[in-house]
Amino acid sequence: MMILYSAPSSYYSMIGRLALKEAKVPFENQRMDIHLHKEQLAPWYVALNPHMSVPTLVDGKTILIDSQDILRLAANLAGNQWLDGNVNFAPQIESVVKAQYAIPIERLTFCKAMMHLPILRFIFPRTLRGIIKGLQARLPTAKDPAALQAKIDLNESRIAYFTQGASLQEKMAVERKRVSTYLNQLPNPSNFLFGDKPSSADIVTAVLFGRLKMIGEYSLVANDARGAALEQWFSRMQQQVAFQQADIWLRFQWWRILLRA
Ligand SMILES: N[C@@H](CCC(=O)N[C@@H](CS)C(=O)NCC(=O)O)C(=O)O
Repeated sequence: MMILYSAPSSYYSMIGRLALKEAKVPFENQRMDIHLHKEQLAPWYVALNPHMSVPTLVDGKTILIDSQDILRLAANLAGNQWLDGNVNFAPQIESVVKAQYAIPIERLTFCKAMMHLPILRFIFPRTLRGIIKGLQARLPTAKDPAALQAKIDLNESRIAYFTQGASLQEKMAVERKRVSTYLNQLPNPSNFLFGDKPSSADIVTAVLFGRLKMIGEYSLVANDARGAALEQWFSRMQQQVAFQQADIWLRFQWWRILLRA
């Protein structure tokens, strides 16, 4: 049985969970606490995933350390149950997936969180500095110092983004624009985005819409005819068993983070 290491609140974990559920691939979900216990930084996990990020999928000797690879695997296993293999749609589906991965979701989420709760402007950089210190202390004895250094650099760049440059409002405006550009290239959905069968494009867009709902930015889904059709598409997606089982967050459930539930 495949094991998916995923965190309930994590966007890319949601892509992994929804992709596998929608493709009806059985897997065991191993819940990761990336906030309080920071299990993604534990040496046993670094050995699995040197990027120290979730999700990770372990299938025997094969280990996938990026949600994009898990999505691709799900599409392959779904075969002609999904539209990904259909030559008429494949290029458009690929282009939607690529566009979604170009959106810096973390920036969108954290900018909004800091605007909503100003104390987070201090808490986020402070937490990241603590993580960097911990990683630096491990550097001399680390099995894979390059991986640790890459994570330190990533966290440094997160701090820089949160603390330097334009105001949060201006940063948020940039991210909103990116989302609107993404929404504008989506097709007018029929049952699913590209027809009667799901595809990778439905997976990534459903998770993105869930995130927009969670952070109070769902109004970006334009209020024109196609926006209404997209809203109806998202309502249909939410009614699916796969969506419900994938634990896609539509509201921020802070108690689940605190209770590790
Ligand atoms: N490209 C990766 C990104 C994964 C990623 O950034 N995951 C976040 C959670 S949504 C994470 O693990 N953050 C914890 C950390 O960076 O320490 C993927 O698609 O799987």
